[in-house]
Amino acid sequence: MGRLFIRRAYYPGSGEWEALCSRPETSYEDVRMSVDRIMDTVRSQGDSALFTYEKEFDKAYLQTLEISMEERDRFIVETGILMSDDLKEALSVAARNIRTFHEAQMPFPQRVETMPGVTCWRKSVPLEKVGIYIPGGTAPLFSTVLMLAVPASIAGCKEIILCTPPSPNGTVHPAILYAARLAGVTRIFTVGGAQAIAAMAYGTESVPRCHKVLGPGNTYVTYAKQRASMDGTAIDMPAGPSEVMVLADGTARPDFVAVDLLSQAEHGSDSQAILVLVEPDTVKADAFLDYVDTWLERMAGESGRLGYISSSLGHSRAIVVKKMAEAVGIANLYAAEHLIIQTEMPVDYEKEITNAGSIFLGSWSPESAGDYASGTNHTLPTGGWAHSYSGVSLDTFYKKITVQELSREGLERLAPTIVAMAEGEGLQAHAQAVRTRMNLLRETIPQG
Ligand code: HSO
Ligand code: ZN
Repeated sequence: MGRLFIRRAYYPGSGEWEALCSRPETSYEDVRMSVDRIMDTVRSQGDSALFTYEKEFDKAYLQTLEISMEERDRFIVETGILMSDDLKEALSVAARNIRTFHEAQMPFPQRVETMPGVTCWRKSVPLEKVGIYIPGGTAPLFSTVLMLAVPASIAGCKEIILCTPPSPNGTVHPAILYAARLAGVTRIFTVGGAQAIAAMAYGTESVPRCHKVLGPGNTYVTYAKQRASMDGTAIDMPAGPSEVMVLADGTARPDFVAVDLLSQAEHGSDSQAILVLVEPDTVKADAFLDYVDTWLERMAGESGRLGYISSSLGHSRAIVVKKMAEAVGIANLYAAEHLIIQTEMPVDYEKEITNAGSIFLGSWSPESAGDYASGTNHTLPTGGWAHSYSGVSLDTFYKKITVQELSREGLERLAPTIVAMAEGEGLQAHAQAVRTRMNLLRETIPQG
């Protein structure tokens, strides 16, 4: 393995920014056909297809697809030795902070009288059944269980269904079960991959059909979610490889910058970490970046995921600029999933940021804080979607229904407006729906 370093670009003109911030391409071409086949089969054959795919993909010969709540509790006790008390305590602290932050997002109904006698409001109704996908693979993402199930239970979703691939003996990582219990997951299924997304989107004999499917995954899962959304199931957002942009100036500590870049790079070989350094002096910039490289090299070995780190750093960049305005321009163009600002007066930068999934201010706010435990949600828009999407929040788990109530006087007051507009659009029945009422009033109900 070669030396770890980040390629540098010095003082690029704004015309070069886009190319410097380009993301690794994700293609679904290779997976499309097999995902379509898997989803069609689950749709037509239900549970029996799930058993077959679990044999094929996870080498799991399952008797049932569901882990009952009693089994969950028994597994937690039996396998709980694999989980330290420190980890249990950590999950409780994280869950509490996530709950506190999301409870504060509770919508409150506001009745608005747009005109005397014309009252409108909006009610928030929780989605009845939501499905959460938690990948298996290289890291058991129990933190994601908290990030999705805690707000779903605050919102009041009746069923919170979790699918995750089993190990060959049919079990699930105890921390996933523990987090599921803490967060209020109501049913757990040992199904993974595209077949899990299909099960939650279409429903099978065992797995309830969900109204929304959320959660991270590989390209199979991501394409399966896109297909589910075309077939009428809502999804959280288009998900792609995780990414971070660190915006730093000469006051930042290069070791902090390096570990923040690494914490992103260890997610996977297609993760992206970009550093934007505001430093008009080339010699100082070079010295800073040399430090960063030294720290990358020193710390990477500790990750245990060196393979991912070295390929992900392969498409990472350090972009050196002279002025804060350029750094802000690059950050807004890139629209990072995570934007860490380690500069003097980070709040001044933050005010200028209009595109990002989540922002981390100052030297003491690493991305890991938001990934796990500060309270904000870590399910965020990647791939530039932060230009138009927000991360998961309490709102993700509600539908908003508008309601209106007009009094007799209210409709009388609004009648000329509605009638004029309906006639203008040539929609006579619309006008008539108002006129009929007005005529009745004139004939039968005395005025005043
Ligand atoms: N950085 C990931 C979330 C995560 N990190 C989970 C660790 N575990 C995407 O925001
Ligand atoms: Zn992370």
